[in-house]
Amino acid sequence: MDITTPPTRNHALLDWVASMAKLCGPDHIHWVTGTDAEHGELTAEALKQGVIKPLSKEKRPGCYIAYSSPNDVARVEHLTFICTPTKEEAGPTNNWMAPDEAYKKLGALFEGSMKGRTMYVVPYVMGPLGSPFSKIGIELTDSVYVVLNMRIMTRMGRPALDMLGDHGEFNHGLHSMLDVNPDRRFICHFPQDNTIWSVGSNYGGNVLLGKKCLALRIGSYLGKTEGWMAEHMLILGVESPEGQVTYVAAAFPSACGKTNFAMLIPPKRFNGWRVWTVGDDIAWMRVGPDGRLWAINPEAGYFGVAPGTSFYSNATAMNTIRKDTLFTNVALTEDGDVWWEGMGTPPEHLTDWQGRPWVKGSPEKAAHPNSRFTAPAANNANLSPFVENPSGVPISAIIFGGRRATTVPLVLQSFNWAHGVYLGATLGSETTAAAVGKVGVVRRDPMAMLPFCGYDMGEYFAHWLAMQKKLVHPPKIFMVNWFRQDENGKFLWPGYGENMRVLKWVLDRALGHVGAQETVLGWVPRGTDLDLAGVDISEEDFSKVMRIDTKEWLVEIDAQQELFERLARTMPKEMVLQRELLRARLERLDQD
Ligand code: SAT
Ligand code: MN
Repeated sequence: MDITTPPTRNHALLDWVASMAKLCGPDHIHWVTGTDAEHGELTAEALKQGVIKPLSKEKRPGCYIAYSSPNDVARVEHLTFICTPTKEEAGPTNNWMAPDEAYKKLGALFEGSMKGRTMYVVPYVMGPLGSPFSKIGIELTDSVYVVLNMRIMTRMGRPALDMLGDHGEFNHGLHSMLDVNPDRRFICHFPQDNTIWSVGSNYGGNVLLGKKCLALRIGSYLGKTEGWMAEHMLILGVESPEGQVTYVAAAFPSACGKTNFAMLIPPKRFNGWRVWTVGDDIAWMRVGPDGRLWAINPEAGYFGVAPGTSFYSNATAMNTIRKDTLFTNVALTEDGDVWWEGMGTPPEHLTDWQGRPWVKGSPEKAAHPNSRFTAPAANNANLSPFVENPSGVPISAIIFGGRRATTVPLVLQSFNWAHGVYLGATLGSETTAAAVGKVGVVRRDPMAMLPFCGYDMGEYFAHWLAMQKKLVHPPKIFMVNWFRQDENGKFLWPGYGENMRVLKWVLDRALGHVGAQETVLGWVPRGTDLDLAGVDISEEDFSKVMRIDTKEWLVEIDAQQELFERLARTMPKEMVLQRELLRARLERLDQD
């Protein structure tokens, strides 16, 4: 075995790497340092292996394209396991495997899996270097594609080992692609051991272990035990023309526009306003000494959905991915650029995401619906100057949003924290291409965390409720739905930059600048509170997008039954009462 010199004296780390190397049997061990010179070597290696291809140096400097196996294009929730000592700890919404069984089963798959390959030792930090919020992970992987992505998505290499020191604690991540076979694919989390084992995949959410695996599944477990919160939320700051910046965190399920919202460009009407991106996917939040909720983005890059990203929907992202970006499963143009559905008019000829020729007008999609860009946050022209702030940014409002064609109005504010937790807990959303499975069916996705909560979901709601006690100034909680449609399936709300109108009302409410109207569901804007000047929406359509239909809501409440039954063992009583109160209010209205 040939080994680059381990740049650490952390014995726990050295011993663990040695024992995993014994298990996996790689030909080489490469301790990743994160330097530019090393990046050049890794890129050359990935090019040599045919894992990536260069894009046009003029059009996309420093950019590469990668294709995954067609059987490996999204997260696999049915192959994702929480391996707690008891099944109850994982809860009814997670797949569970006993830790011993999981170590045995995956251990057999890892045995000799890296023969003829290199094991990369990838030290990384989630969160700003040196921040008390931050966590250190080490990912052992035989995929150079993973290393190239981790370099963009995390603070990778030497600085992570420096922060770890000789005695620091770290997350133990082990990944092997094996032969990328769905029959030998498992993503297992061992919260008690701070360990993640992932085999048989090379797709983002399954293998970039710092992201969903550490930052959310293990993170949520650590949050519960250590008294903080790991959430599937973007973080943004809105700067008023007077220079006041207010921070908002928002949870939406995967592929529902978190990246677009985090990079929103205010419309002309909002001259002088500016939105700063702190994060587009994950928030780690703690109560600060001032009793406010403070948040950091643990990531250092964006793993964004490509289709639908355009200069209209997200100009900030389009500019962010101009250079030093890794594209996965997008289409390739003849002049070495990228293309995907929703970017604009396609060229006459493309190479599709499976390497096949594609001609304009073809019914097949040229890019995979879950194709992605991996881009450094540093490329974002609207990156918040406070992303590296070790204590994060103070959150004034939390927004929950799903993708709903009917029922859920454009915006409302919860009556209080517990009611807001209920709104988040019962969030429903139509499924998307971000996970393998049927697309477009409504499922309950509490706080957009259904696939990412590392322990029992009822306990998770209890943790949310308990956080209120520690918060002197809790953020106000809101619910939004950008995706409501009319009877003909047309979107009622223009979305994208126009979401600034809704965001402005959220801020006004959070800062106590404006009144509101009470409804059965929560507080909504009064007649002229929401600034609609210059928005392309008729009065009729606006009333449709804000409509609260009693009958639809009685059906919605019934649709929550399954979640309440499934979680009955641990569902906090307060959640049950919130639902009953809402039902009573709706029934009273229905009788009137
Ligand atoms: O595929 S990822 O989990 O990395 C992104 C997402 O689904 O939110
Ligand atoms: Mn996500």
